[in-house]
Amino acid sequence: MDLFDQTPKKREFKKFKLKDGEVWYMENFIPLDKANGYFKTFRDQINWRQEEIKMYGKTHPVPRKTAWYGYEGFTYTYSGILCNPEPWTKELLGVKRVIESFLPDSDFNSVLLNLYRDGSDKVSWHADDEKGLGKNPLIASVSLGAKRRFDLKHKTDSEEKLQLELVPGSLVIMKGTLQHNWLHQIPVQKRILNPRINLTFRTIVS
Ligand SMILES: O=C(O)CCC(=O)C(=O)O
Repeated sequence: MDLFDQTPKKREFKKFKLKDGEVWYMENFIPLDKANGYFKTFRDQINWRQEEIKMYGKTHPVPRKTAWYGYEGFTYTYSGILCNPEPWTKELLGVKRVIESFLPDSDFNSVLLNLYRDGSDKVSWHADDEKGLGKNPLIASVSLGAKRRFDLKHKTDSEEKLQLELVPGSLVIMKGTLQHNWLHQIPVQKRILNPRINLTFRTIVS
């Protein structure tokens, strides 16, 4: 079933075939009115956590709020943070199913959620290359709320870069060898005063 099939526009991916990896972008995955509804639901429903990371012996708050939802047993560790899944909500499962209908070879068992309170919150350059995600992970990333910039850069070829403006209701797919060869970030954009929620659906394999 297509939860968002009221959209009058055809929904298609723009496919970026990059050197050593692939990124797909669909601007109108969720129509704006529905995306705004999901933003409010997730803002109020999700058990947002303020995690801390240790760097050079010092503890720092993660510069955004996060949450981990999914099927029981699918734990995830990143930056030394161990996440035990909270059970799927009806709305998260609904979004997951629509994404899977666009990607026949996908079967997500978990989702990492990020809440950027304003443009000072960020995620620094990194790759989603943790062992638990397996080789060549397929990651589906939904944006709600404020528009934010998404930067990608190749790990060794400084000529290879991509910048996307992630509008509310959009969907990014990262696939192929991307996580082995590229880094991505949501940079600080001080002039942005509104919050953004991001959902990255993942498949934990071990
Ligand atoms: O907020 C985003 O769009 C990206 C989030 C991200 O890179 C991550 O959770 O690994």
